[in-house]
Amino acid sequence: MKITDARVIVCCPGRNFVTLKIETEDGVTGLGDATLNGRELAVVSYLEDHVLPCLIGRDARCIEDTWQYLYRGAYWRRGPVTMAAISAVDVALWDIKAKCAGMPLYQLLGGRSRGGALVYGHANGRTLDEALAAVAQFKAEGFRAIRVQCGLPDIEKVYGVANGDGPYEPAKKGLPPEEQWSTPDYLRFVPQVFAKVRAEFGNGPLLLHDVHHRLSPNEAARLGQDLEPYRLFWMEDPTPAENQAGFRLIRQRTTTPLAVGEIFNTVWDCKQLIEEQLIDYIRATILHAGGVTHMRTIAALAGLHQVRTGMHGATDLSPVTLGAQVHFDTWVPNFGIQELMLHEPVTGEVFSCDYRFEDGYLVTGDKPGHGVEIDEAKAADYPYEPAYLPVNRLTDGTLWDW
Ligand code: EZ4
Ligand code: CO
Repeated sequence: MKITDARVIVCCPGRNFVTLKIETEDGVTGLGDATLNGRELAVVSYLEDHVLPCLIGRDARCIEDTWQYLYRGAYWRRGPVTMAAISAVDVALWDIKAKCAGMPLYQLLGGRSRGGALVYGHANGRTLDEALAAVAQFKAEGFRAIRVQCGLPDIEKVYGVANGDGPYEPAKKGLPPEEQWSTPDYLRFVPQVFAKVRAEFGNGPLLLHDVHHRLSPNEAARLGQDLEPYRLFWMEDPTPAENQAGFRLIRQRTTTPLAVGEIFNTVWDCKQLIEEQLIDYIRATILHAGGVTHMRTIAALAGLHQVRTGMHGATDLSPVTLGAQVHFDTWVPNFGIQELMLHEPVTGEVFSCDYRFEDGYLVTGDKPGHGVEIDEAKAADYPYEPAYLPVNRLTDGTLWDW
């Protein structure tokens, strides 16, 4: 079954998405997501200029061989641009294979392991009162697990907090905006936030928090200890993870569970973290870590070491990725949780999906494939708009991790 056409669709229904559509000689099509927030066009060029010419004429059924061809065959391995491109091809080919088999993707992977994927939503507020109101709203909407982020009293703009009344969205149109950071203020304030949330909402909701790579291992150990009374589901990205051994310093000193990996590209980024059981949840995604094929490798290694999945699911992963991930979550034995930031309604004008939120879970339908389709004519109504993630500075102006 030859691949006869492959094209990249770039659109901005609310935010930028890069989508790959592969067509085969018998008319079956598959979709993959290649979105790399703030660096979208680099992946478009990687696909259009270097990958797609090699795909035409290949057998669409040979998913594994195509993965190896694009990974080993490129000579220049790994990295977010390469791996997002490989992922898009991989997910599109899994979509095609599942459609040909007449099965929803989770059946092809090994079948259903659970009714739905437990998801967590993003409650946030500029003030503690706003954050508490947001938690109440997520609870009322049926969320069982809630991430809580709150502005700092003396800092103008911090990670994870919406600007106005709309939902939090990290990318901004135009050049990178600047945010501020103060580690001492943060370390003092966050435990107060969770004390208040537990006092108000009790032990029922599962609570999560994202540190977003800003602390040293020693500071992260302090925060982990201070949060222990509030029994978090996880503390995410406590410190930048390039130095995987650094997590030993955190792990030995706190029982607050740790989740890492939303910016990882391959199993090599998390091998030590998993093998030494330095984390509890691996957040690598189908989109940025090489597709369904490579996420299976990561999840299998994680499973050997009692690490569970907790895949990234922010709005900069398109509905195509979310669709594929809900199938993966439905099957994977060592599933933990799935992040869910719902896309804006305008995104739904371009992408149709077969998953739905139900009572705190994401549940996939039974359409063959991953169940997500794109309306190319509608996509053309929403052309690409340059946008960037923010950069972050300490109060003295020093550039910091965002
Ligand atoms: O900052 O997806 O856990 N979620 C996150 C996200 C990331 C964005 C980056 O584009 O950390 O909000
Ligand atoms: Co995160």
